[in-house]
Amino acid sequence: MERRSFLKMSAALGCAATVTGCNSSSDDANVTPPTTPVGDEQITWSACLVNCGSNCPVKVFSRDGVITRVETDHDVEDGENIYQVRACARGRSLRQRTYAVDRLKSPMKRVGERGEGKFVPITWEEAAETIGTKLSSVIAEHGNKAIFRSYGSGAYYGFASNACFNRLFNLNGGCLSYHGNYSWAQQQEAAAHTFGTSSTKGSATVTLANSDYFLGFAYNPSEMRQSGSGEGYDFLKALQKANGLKVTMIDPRYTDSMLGKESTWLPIRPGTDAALAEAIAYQMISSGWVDANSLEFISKHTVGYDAASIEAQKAIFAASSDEKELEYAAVMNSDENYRDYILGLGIYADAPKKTPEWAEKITGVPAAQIEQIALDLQSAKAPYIVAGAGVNRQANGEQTVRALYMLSVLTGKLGTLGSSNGELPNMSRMYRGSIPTGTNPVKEKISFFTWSEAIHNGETMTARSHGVQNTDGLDTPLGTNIKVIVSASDSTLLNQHAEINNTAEILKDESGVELIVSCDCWMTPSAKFADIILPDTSWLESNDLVDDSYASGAMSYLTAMKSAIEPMWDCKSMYEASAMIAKYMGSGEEAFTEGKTEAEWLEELYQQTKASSTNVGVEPAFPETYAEAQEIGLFRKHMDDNHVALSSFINDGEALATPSGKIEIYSAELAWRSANWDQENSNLNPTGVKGDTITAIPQYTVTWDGYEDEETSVDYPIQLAGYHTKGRTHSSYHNVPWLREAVEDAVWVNPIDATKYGVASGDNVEMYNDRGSIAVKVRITPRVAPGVFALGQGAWFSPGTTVGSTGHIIDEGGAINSLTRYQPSPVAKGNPQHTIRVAIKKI
Ligand SMILES: Nc1nc2c(c(=O)[nH]1)N[C@H]1C(S)=C(S)[C@@H](COP(=O)(O)OP(=O)(O)OC[C@H]3O[C@@H](n4cnc5c(=O)[nH]c(N)nc54)[C@H](O)[C@@H]3O)O[C@H]1N2
Ligand SMILES: Nc1nc2c(c(=O)[nH]1)N[C@H]1C(S)=C(S)[C@@H](COP(=O)(O)OP(=O)(O)OC[C@H]3O[C@@H](n4cnc5c(=O)[nH]c(N)nc54)[C@H](O)[C@@H]3O)O[C@H]1N2
Ligand code: SF4
Ligand SMILES: [Mo]
Repeated sequence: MERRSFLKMSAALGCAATVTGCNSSSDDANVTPPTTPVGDEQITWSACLVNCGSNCPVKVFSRDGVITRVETDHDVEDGENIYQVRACARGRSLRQRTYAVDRLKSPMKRVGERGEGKFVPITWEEAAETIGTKLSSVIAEHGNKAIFRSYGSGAYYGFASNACFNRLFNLNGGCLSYHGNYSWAQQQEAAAHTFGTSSTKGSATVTLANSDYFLGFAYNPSEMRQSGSGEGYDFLKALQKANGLKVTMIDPRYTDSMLGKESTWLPIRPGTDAALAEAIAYQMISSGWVDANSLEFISKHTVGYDAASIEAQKAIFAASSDEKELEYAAVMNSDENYRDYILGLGIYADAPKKTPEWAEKITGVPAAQIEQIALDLQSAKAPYIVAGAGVNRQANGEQTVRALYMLSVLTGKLGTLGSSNGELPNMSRMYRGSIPTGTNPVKEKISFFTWSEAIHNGETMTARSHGVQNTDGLDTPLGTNIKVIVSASDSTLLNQHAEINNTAEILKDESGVELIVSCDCWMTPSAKFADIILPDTSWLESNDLVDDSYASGAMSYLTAMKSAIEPMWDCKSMYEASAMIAKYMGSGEEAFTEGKTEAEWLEELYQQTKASSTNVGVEPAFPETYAEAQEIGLFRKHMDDNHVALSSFINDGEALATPSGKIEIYSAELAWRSANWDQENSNLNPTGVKGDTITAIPQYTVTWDGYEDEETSVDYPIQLAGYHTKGRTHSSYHNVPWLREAVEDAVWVNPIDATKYGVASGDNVEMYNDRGSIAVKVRITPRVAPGVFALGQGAWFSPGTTVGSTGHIIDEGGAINSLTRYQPSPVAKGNPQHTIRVAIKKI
């Protein structure tokens, strides 16, 4: 560590709770550094609990209550089934993160304008009373629907998680909850309407070893699942084991999942994958291959390939006594069938045929390469297709994902070991008991993404207009605006939500949301918008029981975390915070805690975990008590997951959870929504948003800010591809200097574009559009497609004082969400945050 950074860190350690927001000031440097530790070194287990899908365990070394270093797991020899869960650079930097200068040290209340970041310290009692009293009065005046705990994925604890706030609300009448999530809302809808699944039921990654052709769209496990026991590791091992596997990767960026592991990289223009899929389908169908090879499979297992299959299903629904099925029958139209659409026949005779030449102009992928993919899919015995979530976080990503899923259907090879259907790989996990939240008496759910709109328009939002769920009918409004937001381990309050400048305006307006509570460990750009800040203990200061999260691959693990150091300053866990607030609400504290201490809760959850049949065979065996488990720390189990996508449907005849029970190329539910929901071209209440159409069969659409959007391409000629960077998990870890050095936050520019725009590596540019401006450094690299720039998401929003080219203050932090658009997608009402157009200017 540099001497200067060490001094800064030491200053932070001593930083008194009275310093407003603990901004650095000259006085900070004068506080006493911690006493140099002299005692014996202790080793305890903790874990990295960000949302990257792994929850890696880490070993924490401390002396006299001061963390001295953090190491990764290396307690077992790497074997075939049991191996080390090595943390990535982020997990290994946890000491710097724990002692960061911007740690929140005491509860605070806002004294300036919202967002200004001016706070004064208050006691926990005052914070709890203010929050509890306000929650109670809002519930009395507006009902429980006016309370919202926003999406927040910053701390995957089992016990002291942000679910504690849900427990608190549910004990007091509930709160407004949400459906979907920022990760894959649109692909969830795509998978539900195609396969009746949740979009993560693709074949297990290890089964890829049995495949002979891999086709990955936006699939990048090496950068987004970096754990030593994660999807990235499984992917690598499968590639090593596979015999003669051909790998085609489609991504605007040349990612770490390639680096020589691929046979072919095809850079594509963002948002155009559906056009590519349709051209591949065109080749497979027009060449007669489908008729000769997979038509039998398609006829048996799917609805919608041709008019006859739609008519047959319509007749079944028409004969039903189920009201919904009768409604389906009433809207189904067999003219809208996939084969006609792809070949340009029937009602599609005036539309272009979806030829490789047609797709080349849109996607930038040469027609000959598109034909080659069709040939590879045709000749493969077990084609493994996967669409990463990068294609779903786009304008009308629902259509893109559905279009990609079709390819697996056309091959007719689904159900074969080594094949997969385009969904993300299935992941098994061990069981871990977690804090019970009870049930939420409030039934209505908004989309996770529409909360910022529900602050002013919740009263009028409906199923038809905003996909609100569980209201009585299409036009019954939600009926309430959001008045209180509890944002816990969450930066979607600002930094991770779309259109930051607009969101900031909504949050600043105190007539809208009346109380914002932020529970975090650091003074983040989102926390600055709070009225009350609650400082949480960090992972290294916590006892908890955590699992291996949702993408840890073939081997699962549980970590019994033991705090290495006492909670610092005046920090309290989310459990303690919620319990204190409960005192000031109807339920009281006793109902919340059930009279149990933290240790008693952990013992109870541990015993539940220990008793679970899912965990049989864990290594080492679970000891008697939780306290003993903490001394062992890490427990592993190989899950033997060989899940093959759709095998139970294809091979065992089990019906799918779609309305027809089959694979729906033509979705009856989407035909119904197309007739009933607001969308572009809808008669009822058109949104008018370009490309936001719902159609019964998947179709490539020209969307707002897409490659073909002529309205914006003149002013904003560059497509900007956002991605999840190794330097952060979202906004988490942004404040760790080591990581800022290790992974440069620069925008990738192809050498062809460098010449075109006259920029060189190291130049600073303003990137802007109608929604905002960011300042960012340029890195010239052939690892990005020409015409496309690429920027890692999650950098912290930090407005300076300079006004940018479109009248917005330039965000010196370079947060990509200063440029994204708040425009809920047509079906999921999800976040199209990868659809961005910009212009640049050297600064
Ligand atoms: N290091 C790191 N790991 C993470 C996270 C993180 O922030 N940092 N976040 C975690 C979370 S919560 C999630 S949801 C996952 C996200 O995982 P993903 O959604 O898979 O991640 P992205 O980087 O958004 O997208 C993957 C790839 O899609 C490419 N891409 C973008 N647009 C397009 C397009 O239109 N077409 C094609 N073919 N490719 C495109 C990007 O260049 C990128 O390489 O990652 C998890 N893991
Ligand atoms: N433009 C764009 N925006 C995106 C995405 C994108 O691809 N592009 N990806 C989206 C996706 S997939 C996701 S999942 C979301 C993620 O968005 P978030 O769920 O907001 O994830 P993070 O940015 O990691 O923020 C987590 C917060 O938790 C805090 N935190 C960390 N540890 C603790 C703790 O122990 N206790 C408490 N109380 N707080 C803690 C962190 O400081 C941080 O403020 O972002 C979405 N936003
Ligand atoms: S960020 Fe993910 S891969 Fe890295 S240490 Fe944390 S949990 Fe493991
Ligand atoms: Mo995510």
